[in-house]
Amino acid sequence: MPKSVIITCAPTGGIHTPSMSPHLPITPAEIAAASIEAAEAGASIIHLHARQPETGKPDPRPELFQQFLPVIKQATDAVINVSTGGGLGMSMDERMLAATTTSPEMASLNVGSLNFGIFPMLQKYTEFQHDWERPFLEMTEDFIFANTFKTIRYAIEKLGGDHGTRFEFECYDLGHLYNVKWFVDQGLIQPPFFIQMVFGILGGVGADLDNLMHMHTIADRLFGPENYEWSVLAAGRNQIPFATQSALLGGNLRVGLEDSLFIGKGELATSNAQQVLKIREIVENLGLEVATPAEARERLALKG
Ligand code: KMH
Ligand code: ZN
Repeated sequence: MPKSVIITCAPTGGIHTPSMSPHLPITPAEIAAASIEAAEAGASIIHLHARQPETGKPDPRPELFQQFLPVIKQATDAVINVSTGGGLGMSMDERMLAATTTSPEMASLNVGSLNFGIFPMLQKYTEFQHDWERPFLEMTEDFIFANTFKTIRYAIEKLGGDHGTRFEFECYDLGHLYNVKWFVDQGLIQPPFFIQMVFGILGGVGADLDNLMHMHTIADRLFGPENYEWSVLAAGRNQIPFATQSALLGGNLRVGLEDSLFIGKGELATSNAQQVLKIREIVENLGLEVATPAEARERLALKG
């Protein structure tokens, strides 16, 4: 009997900007509503960032998270996953603040540094509503998304140790799997690991199926198949094909407007739930089941 598929939804992120889609949730009320709808559509984990309500700029302030986390918790049983990736240019302390303040069941943890090139979007989008959007995209031509061993260890000790939070380990390249293994070997993290493989970010591993297969093979070898759950997200137009491929191979998947603004070629997704429903239908048509939040909690050993 194949395992059910854990769907994560990432409703807003810290990369896309408001001018790119009118459907990107910005305010706490919009982020709460989008998350609740996504959970009702079948997402068992909600991966969350916050934005400044007036401008849509990624914003690490815990008081913003505190406006939507309780609303989502009250309305759904979904696992709350607070991002420590934050937004480009935030310090690690800023990125950690929402998670250390709210002590969630799960937090993302980016396990390697990389060039994080979102400046190519400038070729596609020329008109911006807010002053911050163009410089934000431009700066990524000369930007390193820094996740050093020291800051990763700090997050593991602080969030994992003090708060009992478990991690969505974001791996943007093959070497990042070995970084996770380093922390396993140090005895700082214990199975089951939740490995989120990220494809199609300029600076990270490309969205080629050979890469997915190889990362899966290496993860099996490093962690042992019984010790980890893997999930796949791919940016932009590769989102649904890669999510489908992961489900076919026995993995889990992530969708949401953080990773792609689209529902089809040239067609903006009107909501996060629309993407969840689309992949859910594919998963079910493949004869697989979608995991409940309770199943996700059990398989990922979350504190509940
Ligand atoms: N936006 C994704 C490519 C994080 O929040 O920790 C990566 C991400 C980072 O989700
Ligand atoms: Zn994120």
